[in-house]
Amino acid sequence: MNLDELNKIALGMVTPGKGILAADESSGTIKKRFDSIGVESTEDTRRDYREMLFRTETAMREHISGVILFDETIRQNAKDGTPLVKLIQDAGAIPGIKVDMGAKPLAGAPGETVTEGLDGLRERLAEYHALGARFAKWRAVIDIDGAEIPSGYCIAANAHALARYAALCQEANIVPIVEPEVLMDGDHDIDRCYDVTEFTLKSLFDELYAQDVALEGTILKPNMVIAGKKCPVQASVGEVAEKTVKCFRAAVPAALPGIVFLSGGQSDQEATAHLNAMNAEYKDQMPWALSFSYGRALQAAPLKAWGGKAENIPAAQGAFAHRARMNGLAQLGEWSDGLEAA
Ligand code: 5MM
Repeated sequence: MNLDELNKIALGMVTPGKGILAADESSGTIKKRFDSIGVESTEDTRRDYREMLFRTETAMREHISGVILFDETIRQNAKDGTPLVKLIQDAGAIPGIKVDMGAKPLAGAPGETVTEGLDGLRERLAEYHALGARFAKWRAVIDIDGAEIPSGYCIAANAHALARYAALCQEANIVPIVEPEVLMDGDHDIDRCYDVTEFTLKSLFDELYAQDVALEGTILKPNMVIAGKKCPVQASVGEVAEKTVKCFRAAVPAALPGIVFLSGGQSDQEATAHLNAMNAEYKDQMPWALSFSYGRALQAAPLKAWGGKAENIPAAQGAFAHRARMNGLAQLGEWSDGLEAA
C-alpha cells in the first residue's frame, strides 16, 4: 500500500467545485432506468448512453472528478473504438469501479441484507487496477422499518464487510469509497434517520480502525440525514443541512479527506440545495470536503432528454452539463435557486 498515492487520489476525488458521477448501475438497475424511457437495455444501448455522458466535455472537465463504472463498462469501447476509460481519463477525471456483488438477504435477520462480494476480491482488484480504476465502491444497504429494523447485527455485519473490502482496496493501491446507505424509503422522521445514521457511521469507523484501514486514503459515501419519503413531516433544507453536519461531526474522523453524498431518491434540485446549504453555512466547521457522488440526481434529466434517440444527444448532454454545474456550485456553496433557470 502506498498511502501518499492513495491520499493524492482521494484528494483528487474531492477537488473543489467537482464531484463524482455514479454510473455504476448493475444490469438490473440500468434495465429499470431504460424501461422508464422505453429503451431496450442491450450492451450497445448501455454503451451509447454512457459514452454520451462521458463525452459531455464541459461537465466532465469542469465538474466531474471521477466516474464509478460497472464491470461491463470498464471493459467497453466507445463506438469509434476508444476505451470508455480513456474518455474519462482524457477529460481529467478518475475512473472508479463498483466491486460489490449486491445486497443479499442476511441469514437470521428477516427483511435485512448484507452486501456480498469479498470472495476473489483481491484478484478482481488487481485486474481493475490494470484496467485503469484508481478507486472502488462498495454499497451496504441499511433499511429503517419500525423500531426493530435496522438490527445491530445487520449494521455490524455490513460494517465488517465494508472494512474487509476497504483493506483489500488499499492493499491494491485503490481508494475505497465506503457507502453505508441508510435508505430514505420509509415513513420515519428525520430524528430516526439521524440516530440510525450516527450509529451506522460509528460502527463503520470502529471496524475500519479495527481492520487497519487508513482513513487518509478512504472516501465516505453516505446518505444525508433526512426524513423518509413517506413521512408526513418533511424537514426544511436548513434542517437537513444542520442535522447532517451535526451527525457527521459527531461520527466521522477528521483524517478522512472527503465525504461524497448519494442522492438516494431526492429530487435533482433537493439534492443540490441540501449539499449547497451544508457548504454555504458550515464550511468552516467541517474538517473534510463535502461533495456529491450522485447517480439519479445527475442522470435523471439527461436520461429523459435522451430517450434512446441519437438526435436527442445534444439536449441530453446539455441536461447533464446543467446538473453537473449546479452540483459543482453546490460543492462550493455558491448555488442558488435562480441559477436553475439560467
Ligand atoms: C448508480 O446506482 C448505483 C448502483 O446501484 P445498483 O448496484 O443497485 O445497481 C448506486 O450504488 C449508487 O452509486 C448510489 O446508490 C448513489 O446513487 P443515487 O441514485 O442514490 O445518487
